[in-house]
Amino acid sequence: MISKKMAKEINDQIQRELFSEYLYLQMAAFLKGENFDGMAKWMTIQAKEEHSHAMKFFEFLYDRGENVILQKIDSPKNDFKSVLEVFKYAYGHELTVTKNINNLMALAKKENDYASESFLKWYVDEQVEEEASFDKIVKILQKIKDSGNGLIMLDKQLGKRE
Ligand code: OFO
Repeated sequence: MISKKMAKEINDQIQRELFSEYLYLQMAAFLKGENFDGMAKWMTIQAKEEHSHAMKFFEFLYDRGENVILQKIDSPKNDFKSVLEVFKYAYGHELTVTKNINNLMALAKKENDYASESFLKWYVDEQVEEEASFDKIVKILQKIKDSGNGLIMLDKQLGKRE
């Protein structure tokens, strides 16, 4: 059993993870449209990861005797002007998700909900990786600036993600 408040917050987080999936899929579409197929592949894999994040919460709620109530997912931003803007926006998005996960962890601690705390630990660690991977790409893009060769090399590199 978990509290109704925790169940509500986890349902909200499922919506946010699915929104992340939607956002990254939109970014993949933009990158594909710009002929950066490697970056589009990287972002599509990222979108799939977000789906799996949502599904882990989904299963957890049932394991704890609560129901999933799916919510509306808004349209993500789609008017990107550059590859750098895409990755900067994604990095900013991940900082927000980290705050969401930290809030969930704070609630679990406040409620002495040790099972949720243990479960959420995975997400706390995952957010460190999520922030780092976007931040790294932003920093590379800032170095590359408008170099066509640099962008092509990065595209090739990111296309290796499995
Ligand atoms: Fe689910 O970590 Fe990104 O948003």
